[in-house]
Amino acid sequence: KWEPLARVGILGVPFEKGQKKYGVSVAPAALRCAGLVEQLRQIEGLDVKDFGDVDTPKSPPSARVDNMEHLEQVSACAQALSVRVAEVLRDDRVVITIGGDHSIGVGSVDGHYKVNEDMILIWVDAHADINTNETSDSGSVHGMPVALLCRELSDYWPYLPTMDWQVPRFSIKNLGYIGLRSVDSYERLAIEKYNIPTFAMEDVDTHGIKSSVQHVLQQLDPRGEKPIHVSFDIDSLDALEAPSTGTPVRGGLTLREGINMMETIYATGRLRAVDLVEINPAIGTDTDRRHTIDAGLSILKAALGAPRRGTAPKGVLDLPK
Ligand code: 4U7
Ligand code: MN
Ligand code: MN
Ligand code: MN
Repeated sequence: KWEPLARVGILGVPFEKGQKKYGVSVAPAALRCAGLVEQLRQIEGLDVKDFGDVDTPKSPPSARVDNMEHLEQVSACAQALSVRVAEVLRDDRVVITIGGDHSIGVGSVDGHYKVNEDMILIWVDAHADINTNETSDSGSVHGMPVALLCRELSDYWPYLPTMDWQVPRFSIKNLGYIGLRSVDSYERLAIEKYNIPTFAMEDVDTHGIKSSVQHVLQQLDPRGEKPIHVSFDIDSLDALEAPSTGTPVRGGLTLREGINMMETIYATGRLRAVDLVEINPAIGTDTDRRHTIDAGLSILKAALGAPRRGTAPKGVLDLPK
């Protein structure tokens, strides 16, 4: 009964306060400049609407939380994004959220959850992003979005000023990981404690990408009836394939594995939201930047059904003489 939605909405989120480096905030502009909208429109039958950038509102400074940088800005941006994501979904479109750093995942998943409470979340990343301010080595919120989102982890947080709007209702039982290879020790503990379906790189090596994805989907939603949100951190790809990112890790997914994964998820007909985050065009050489942006575009095209074998012209039966 599920079919891919032939309508898509794009949101840009030029936000980088969830981490320390300059540059992730220019990724939405860089992707548009590289032809994001035009390339998606080339996918047959796809109705593409660019909803522009989300306001990243200035927010009054508030009480500080230990080891959690720029909480009030992260919170204000996520709150604005959550509203916009819900609007795009209610317009019957798959929502593509272009970050920005991964702290914006708090807003995109919150917005999706408001529309589809039965959603499942596939976190594709080199990292688990499930630190709290107590367990984080960096104090950067882009390593904490999963822990902020999951209701089972709410007891592990202190009171977070400015975050009252975000009541974590998403259950960790609906979360799965693909691509992990840099996991902090308390993150590992959380993955084991809650038995989160996880295909780390060594599991992808063992099982292959397609059956890894299928296993995660099968574990989270054995009957195949739930809408899917993919939060795709570009650093899930190998650092040689996507070098322009703030926290690169070698030994990651190839671009072909990333594409295969997205094609597999697209084929379920249930994909409703994709985040593409952590592309930092200010890092690396021109070639690095081009490779990273092209990789991101290829991932999005695969998620929206672009065939790699090409499409014949519609209604035309012969070659021109
Ligand atoms: B990303 C880290 F300590 N775990 O918490 C942390 F290794 O969104 C990295 O996945 C977080 O890029 C990486 O700072 C966040 C670190
Ligand atoms: Mn990462
Ligand atoms: Mn991440
Ligand atoms: Mn990163």
